[in-house]
Amino acid sequence: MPELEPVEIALLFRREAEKIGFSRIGFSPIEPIARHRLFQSWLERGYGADMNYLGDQSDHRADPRRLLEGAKTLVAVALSYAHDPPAEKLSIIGCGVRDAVGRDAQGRVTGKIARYARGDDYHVVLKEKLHALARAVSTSLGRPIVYRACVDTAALLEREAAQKSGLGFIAKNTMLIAPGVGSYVVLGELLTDLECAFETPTEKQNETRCGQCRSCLDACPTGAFVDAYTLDARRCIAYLTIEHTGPIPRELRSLIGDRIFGCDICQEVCPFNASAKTGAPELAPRPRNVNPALEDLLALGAAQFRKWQRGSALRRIHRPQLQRNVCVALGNVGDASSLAALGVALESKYPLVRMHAAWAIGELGRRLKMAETTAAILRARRPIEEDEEVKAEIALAQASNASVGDV
Ligand code: B12
Ligand code: SF4
Ligand code: SF4
Repeated sequence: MPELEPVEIALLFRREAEKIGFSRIGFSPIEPIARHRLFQSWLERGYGADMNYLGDQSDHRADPRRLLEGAKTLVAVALSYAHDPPAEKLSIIGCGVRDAVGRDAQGRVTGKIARYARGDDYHVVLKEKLHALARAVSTSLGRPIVYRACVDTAALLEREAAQKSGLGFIAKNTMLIAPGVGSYVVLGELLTDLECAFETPTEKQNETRCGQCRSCLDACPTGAFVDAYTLDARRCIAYLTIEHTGPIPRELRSLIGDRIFGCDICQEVCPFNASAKTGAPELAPRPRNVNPALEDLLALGAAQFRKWQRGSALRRIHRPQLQRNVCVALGNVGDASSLAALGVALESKYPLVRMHAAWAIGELGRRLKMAETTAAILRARRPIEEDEEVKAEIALAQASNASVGDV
């Protein structure tokens, strides 16, 4: 078969991408990233927190040619995970039912997992689809192609790559928004030696369409946006609940609310997501990940925890991290019935969990005005606690309860 023209190859990719179910596809030449200096200065200002892998690979991120020798085209794809089921459907299937104060059908306090992590692991789903795309194109061409599939972890500025390939624009909340689809999309790329016709987006197409809107900036509960287009990861709930392995700074805990894995607030308020289309079926939420009961999560044993994470992006965290996050959420939205589970967490073998359990118990005492009860739990633990940081948390929790009594 004679070699196809770049325009035909691009068409072939588009046709196969549609069959595979990608929400968007686009192409760009493989060349140095002009805005890499913005990434570099973001890191220099400390906004990357302790995600050292970002800095370690910074030079590679400047130039995608380093990722695959001889690559000529970057094929960028977006896959939607917008799967908001209507409330009546939730009540029919008997899961995820939530009243205004965040309780499930049995009246238990629930937490929130970010949408992208509720279904199958997008890294796996997207990679499989990218390999399927490469195979389909190779079969049509009747010859093997050289390619590399990237999702999230490669040293690539994926939003930049997506924007350059014409998938959409970078918005004030730093998300890549694909007009007509929204920002509930995950991004992936194929680097290939094939030459595809590029439709380089015009400056107008690249321009942000946010206009005067600043809903996302105002809605962020932790004030993580330094400015439009600039996020300080050290304050972002996605960083604090997933990437960060240590204690959550005390001043941020009460701002995290009921979020136990990631955060969607700056996307939920975005008008571009108001009519978000149905996402890929593989990324549809697993029922147990929609408004899970917090006390159930806190009680997961090691094997149950592994089962809970299996095959999903929830694999990113360790059990003590989940328990830390759940303690914080219970401190924020829990009620008197949460004290039993928190009392067990105060005996955890992990100081990280005990610290946050102590904080949460103190918060419940203060918030629910039942400090005599919570003080008794903290007092019982203090003499046997050996870890200095946990002791300090217990002392602070006791102090916060000192002026509050039981009603
Ligand atoms: C580190 C990281 C994080 C960090 C930092 C996020 C951030 N905003 O930088 C944390 C842990 C906080 C995080 C959170 C989330 N993440 Co994240 N994350 C990444 C990762 C691995 C690197 C991002 C990075 O390099 N950040 C540094 C900043 C400086 O780079 P940047 O955001 O790409 O910004 C570029 C442009 O914005 C541009 N720029 C800078 N200034 C300006 C000004 C203007 C006017 C313009 C137009 C552009 C512009 O220059 C920058 C450098 O090129 C990428 C995957 C990847 N390899 O790219 C996923 C990725 C960005 N994350 C993703 C997701 C889904 C999320 C969450 C939604 C998860 C959640 N629900 O909890 C949140 C969203 C929070 C938010 N508003 O960003 C998706 C985003 C998809 C999309 N539609 O944009 C990605 C692409 C993963 C993927 N493969 O799909 N994430
Ligand atoms: S993900 Fe949540 S915490 Fe992070 S910037 Fe958006 S609203 Fe703020
Ligand atoms: S909420 Fe408004 S400012 Fe923020 S990304 Fe959406 S359109 Fe842009």
